[in-house]
Amino acid sequence: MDDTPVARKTNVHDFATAYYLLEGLNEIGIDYLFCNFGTDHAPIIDEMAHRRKRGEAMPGVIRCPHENTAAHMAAGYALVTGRGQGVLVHVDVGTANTANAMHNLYRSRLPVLLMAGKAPYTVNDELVGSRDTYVHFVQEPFDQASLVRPYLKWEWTLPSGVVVKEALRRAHSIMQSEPRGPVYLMMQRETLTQHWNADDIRRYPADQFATTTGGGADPKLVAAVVDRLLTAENPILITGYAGRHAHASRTIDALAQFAGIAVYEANMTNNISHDSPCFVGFTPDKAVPEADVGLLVDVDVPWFPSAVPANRKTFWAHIDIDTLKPGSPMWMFPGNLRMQGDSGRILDQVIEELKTKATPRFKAAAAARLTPIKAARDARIAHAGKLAADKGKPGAINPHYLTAELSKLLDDEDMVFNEAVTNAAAVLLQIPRRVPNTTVRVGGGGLGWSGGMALGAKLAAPDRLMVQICGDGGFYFGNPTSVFAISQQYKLPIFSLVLDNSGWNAVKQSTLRVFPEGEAKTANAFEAELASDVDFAKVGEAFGAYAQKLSDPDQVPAALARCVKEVRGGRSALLHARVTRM
Ligand SMILES: Cc1ncc(C[n+]2csc(CCOP(=O)(O)OP(=O)(O)O)c2C)c(N)n1
Ligand SMILES: [Mg+2]
Repeated sequence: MDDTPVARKTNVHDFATAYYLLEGLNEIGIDYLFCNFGTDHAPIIDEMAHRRKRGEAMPGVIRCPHENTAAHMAAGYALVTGRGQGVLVHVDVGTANTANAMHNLYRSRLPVLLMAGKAPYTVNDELVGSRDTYVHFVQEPFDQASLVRPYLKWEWTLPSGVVVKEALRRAHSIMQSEPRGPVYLMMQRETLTQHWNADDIRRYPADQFATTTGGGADPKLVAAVVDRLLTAENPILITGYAGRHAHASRTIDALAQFAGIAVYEANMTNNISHDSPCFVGFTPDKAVPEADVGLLVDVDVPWFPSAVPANRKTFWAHIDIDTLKPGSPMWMFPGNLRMQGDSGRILDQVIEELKTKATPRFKAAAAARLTPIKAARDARIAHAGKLAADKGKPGAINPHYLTAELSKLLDDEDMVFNEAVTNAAAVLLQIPRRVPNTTVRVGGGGLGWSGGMALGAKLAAPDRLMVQICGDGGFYFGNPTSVFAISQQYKLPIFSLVLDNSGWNAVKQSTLRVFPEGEAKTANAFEAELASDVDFAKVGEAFGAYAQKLSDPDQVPAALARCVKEVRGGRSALLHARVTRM
C-alpha cells in the first residue's frame, strides 16, 4: 500500500522551488554565490547539479570554509563592480557567523543578498525535506533574522516557491537602491522542495523593475551653497567615501581647484584621487575650527567632536548619498543645509552655478588660496618622506618605511585593503593613490575583513593586484586559513602583509586615552599582548602560498619585491613583518 502523504503526491509539478531560485538569482544578475553549506541546502545543492546537467545558467559557486570570508568576498566583489552578490549560509548558526561582515557591509553601504535556510517545520515526513537529523530540532530560534537585523535594509522568509522570483527581485531592488546595503532571505527546506509548474512562476525582468539611484539636488539649495562659496575666505571640504564613484572624485578636484578649497579625507573608506593639488590629507582637525564654509561630502565621521571644537559660525553644506544616517541612533554633525543624492551630480550642479556667478574678485581670491593649500600639501609630503626615511631596527621595522617601499611596487589600479588599525595612518600617508577607490577600509568596525574583501575584489578584477594590510590581531580575526584555502582552490592570488606589533595596540592606546595616568599604565598591563614568537608564514604555506617572516629592515625591499612578483605570477604571498612594538 502506498502510504505517501497526499501533500507529497499532489505538490509534484515541473520543477522544485530551488530550481527557480537559481534561475531567479541568475535573472537578477547575481554572478556568484559565496556559500557555506549545511543540511538546509540539500534542495539547492541538488538543483545546482540538475541545472548543470540541463546546461542551464546559474551563478558561479564559491565554497567558503568560513562565512566571514564568504560575506566579505561579496563585499569586495560589490566594491569593485557595484553589484551585490549572493551569500548562502547555514540557518541561524551560519547567519551568526556572518554578523561581523554584515555590520561591515551595512556600514559600507555595500549591497549583498544574504540567504540562509531555516530548520524544516515538518517532523513526520509530511513533506519532502522534513526534519531528518538532530540539528533540525535545535536550529530554529524564534527570530533568526534578529541575528543580523541591525544591518539589514530588508528581510523575509520565503512563504512559498510560487513567489520566489518576486522575492528575489524585491531583494535586489532594495539592496541595489541607494543608499545600498544588505538584505536577507530565509527559506525552509519544504519550501525549496515544493514543485511548481514553470507557467506559475512569474518573471520580474530588470527593465521593468529599476533600482533607485542617487539624483541631483534642488537648484535652490545649490544656489545657497554657491552664494556661500562666493564669499568664503577659508572653505574646506571633507569626505569619507566620495571615492566610491570616480566621477565624484573628479568633481571634488574640479570644484576644489576652481574655488580654492582644501580637501580632506576623514576616516576615509573609499579614497578620492590623492593627486589633486587641493588634497591636503586625512586630518581636518585644525582646519575645522577655522573654516567659514565647509562641505561635508559623503562622510560618516568628519571629525571627532570630543577632540575638535567645531565653529558655531561655520556654514556647513552636507552633500551625501545618505544625509540622514538612519542606521545610527545618534548622528549629530552640522548641516546648515543638506542635499541627499549622488554627490558627483550635485557637485556638477554646484560647479556649473559657481562658474556662472563667479566674479573676478572671487576668482582672484580662489587662486590665491591655492598657494597655502599647496604649501600644506608639500609639507605633508615632506613629512611623509621624513617618517619613511627611518627603516627601524631588526625585529622592529618602521611601518612607514615598509609601506613606502610597498608603494613603489604598486600600479595605479592595484588595490590596498587597509586594515592596519593603529598603522592605518602610515598606510594612508605612505601609499598615496591616484585612482579613486583603490585604497579602502570598511565603513564598519568589525575586524577580519581585509582578506575576504581582497579575494572578492580579485574575483571581480583579476588583472589588478590586491593587497591586504592588517595587524597581527586583524590577521587572526580574518580567518586566514579560510582565506588562503579559497585563494588556493579558486586561483585568486592576493598579497597579505601582516604588520605584527605584538598585539592589540588599539586596545592599549584606548586605555591610555581614557586613563593617561591610570593603573594600567602604572603597571604596564594593557591586556593587549598576544602570543609571541608565532610564525604566520606557516599559515600561508599550508595552502601553497609563498610566505616569509621578516624581521630585518634591510631585507624589506627584496621581500616585498619577491611577494609582489609571486602574486603577479599567480600565487598568493604572505609577508609576516615584525614592526615597531606597540
Ligand atoms: C571583531 C572585532 N573584535 C574586536 C574588536 C576590537 N578591536 C579594535 S582594534 C583591536 C586590536 C587590533 O589589533 P591589530 O590588528 O594587531 O592592530 P593594532 O591595534 O595592533 O594596530 C581590537 C581587538 C574589533 N574592532 N572587531
Ligand atoms: Mg597589532
